[in-house]
Order: sequence, then structure tokens, then C-alpha cells
Amino acid sequence: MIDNSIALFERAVKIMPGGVNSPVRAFKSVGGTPLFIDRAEGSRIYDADGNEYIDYVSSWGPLILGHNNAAICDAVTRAAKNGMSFGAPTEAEVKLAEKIISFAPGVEMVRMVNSGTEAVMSALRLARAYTGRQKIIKFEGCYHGHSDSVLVEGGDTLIASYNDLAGVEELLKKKDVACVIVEPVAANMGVVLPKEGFLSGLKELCKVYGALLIFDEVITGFRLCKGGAQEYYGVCADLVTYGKIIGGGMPVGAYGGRKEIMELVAPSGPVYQAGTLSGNPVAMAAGLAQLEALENRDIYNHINSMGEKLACGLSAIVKNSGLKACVNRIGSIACLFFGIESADDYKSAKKADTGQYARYFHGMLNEGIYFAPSQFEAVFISHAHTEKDIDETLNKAEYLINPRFA
Ligand code: HOZ
Repeated sequence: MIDNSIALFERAVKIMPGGVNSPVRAFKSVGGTPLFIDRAEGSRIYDADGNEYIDYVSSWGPLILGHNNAAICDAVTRAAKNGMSFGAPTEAEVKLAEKIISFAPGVEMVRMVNSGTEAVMSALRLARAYTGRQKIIKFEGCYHGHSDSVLVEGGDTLIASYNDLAGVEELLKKKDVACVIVEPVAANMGVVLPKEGFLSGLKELCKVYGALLIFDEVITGFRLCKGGAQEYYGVCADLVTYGKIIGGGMPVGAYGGRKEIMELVAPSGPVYQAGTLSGNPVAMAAGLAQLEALENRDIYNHINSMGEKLACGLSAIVKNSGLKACVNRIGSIACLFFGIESADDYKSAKKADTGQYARYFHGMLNEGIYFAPSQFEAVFISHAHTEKDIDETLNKAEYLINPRFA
């Protein structure tokens, strides 16, 4: 029974576009009524009708420690009691910046902003100023927020295919390019992993052609390991963008990189960028509490092994059922693609059977398992997910994905 969600959605569609504040939440690609969430704890979320679910959305990635983590909640409560926003510098932002710099290879300076969209928008502007060039290269299927340059094709935005170094070089040869921006692990076309040598190849090409390399680590930052994709793949980008992943659940973002580049940002340089809520003390407190917790390697051991258990279990289930499907996974991020045997770029990922995913999504939801309401999103495992959660999820998936399911 989801009567309260249905009633809330009816009210919401009258006053908000599509009834939501971010499109994927509207369940358009899977059909049905979006669940309105009331509260969450650990690995569980509870909807407005009191139904309980094991949550694999994890607020789209940032809740590495799970919902309502005690250390983060305490830090947020303490900070909020001291004032919600000052529009002035605080110790909290210095501490979080120091922590990010100590975790992220090659990042010598950071600027806090409020979202990944803002971080990317600002990093692109900075790359253009640094190189004196206008064009950017982005990859088909990679998502970098909703600013104009990264949503369009054409003009100053050149599109390459993920994992295709030759295609990138072609573009770099023809045009004066300011930067190449990439999700080091693509996680907005489902999950698509970089092939061996792809990220280091991009670094090399950028060096040869005088462009900057930007890693959008909104998803991978601090989740793959402390140093994010840069450390995981041993490739240092020139600039890195972060979003929700540094906020422990609060709205936040940041971009950073080498000092000589970052010093072009106002007020030390001419690239203007500002924001009243940038470095907000409550968001900084949440982010700092999360990053401090991530000093403990056991957290990564746990989320990665739970990720492996879930992904291997799902692979085995689809294999035994005779369905064509594949699971892409890295650490605690995964995606089950229906209808295809592999996905290594946007074109192959787009061939996935979205109808079959929708049936899987609703079947699992009915059983109390909340996966992302789109084939082209990811599963995120948190430190709060237990072996029991994963076993329960796999048992339910095994029951659902049988020969009749196809
Ligand atoms: N960019 C997120 C999906 N990849 C947005 C999801 C949301 O919060 O609705």
C-alpha cells in the first residue's frame, strides 16, 4: 500500500514540474508512482506509508556510511546550533579543504561550491581561462550536471565516445581544446568502467595537445578509495570536481587542482566565481565527519566486499536464469544491465532492455528492495549494508528472476 505517496504525488504534480525536483525521481522510465520518503536509518528507508526498504540508491552515492550516521548527525546538529549560514569564512571550511587535499592526489587547492553542477561549471570556466581556449571535449553518456556546455552537442562542446582514445585524439588534433572532462568511472549511463589505459591515455593526450584533464569525481571521489579514481587508477587529473560525495548527505560541491591553476580563481585571480552558501558551516561539518570516518580502511574493505557479494550474486542469478544480462561493478558501485552482454560505452549501454529493468525494479520494490528507478543509474552500497541485507536482496532477486521473468 502506497496511498500516502500517491496522494502526495497528486499534490506535487500540480505545483512542481513532473511532481519532483529532479527528473529521475519521477519514476518515468520505470512507470508507477514515486515513493515519498519519510525517514531512513542505516541501510533502510521508510516511505510515507511506513513501508520499509533496503536502499541501494544511497542518495545517489554520497551516503558512504549509510543513512543517519551518528557521527555525521552529531556534527550537523552541533554546527546548526551555532548558526546555519554566515556568508563569511569559518574554521570548518578550512578543515574540510585540508582533509580533501590530504586525501586527493594532486589537489593543492580547493574552492567549495554547492553542487556538482556548480563545480563543473566553474572548473570549465577555469580551464578556459588557464588555456585561453574555448572548446571542451566530453563523452557521450557521461553526466556532469545541467549547465549548458555539458548538456549540448556542438558549438564549443565536442563529443567523444567513452573508452575511445583514438576518437579523442582526432578531436584534439582538429581543434584547440581547453579541456577534456570525464567521469573516470561512468555512472550515469548505468555503470561503465574505463578500459585499461583509457584514463592514463587521456592524461597523455591532454599533455601532448595542451588541454587540461578534468575528472568529475562526483560519484567516485572518496568512494572508490580515499583518493577516489585518481588514486585508484594512478592517474592525476589537472582539475577535479566533487559534488554531493563530499557532503555526507548535505548539499555541497567543490573543485580543486594544482595551485598554479586554482590561483586564477577570484579573488586571487581574474576568474570570478562566488556563492553565499559556498562553504556552508553545516554542510562542511557533515563532510568533515564523513571524511574523518573514511580514514578507517575497514570501511572500504566492507563496502567493496558487499559490492562484490551483491554483483557476483546477481551475475550468477541472471546466468542461471538463462537471461541475457551483465553486471558491471567497481568497489561499491554496480549496475545490472538487462538484454546486453557488455557495456563499455554509451552506444552499447543504451541497447539495454529498459522494459525488463522496469519489471525487475518493480518486482524488487514490491519485495522491499529499493534500486534506482532507471536502468541508467547505479547501485550504491554503504557501510551500513550488512551481509544479511545482501543475502535478503539476492534471495528476492533469485525468486523474481526465474525463467518466467524473461
Ligand atoms: N544526478 C542524479 C542522478 N544521477 C540525480 C538524482 C536525484 O537526486 O534525483
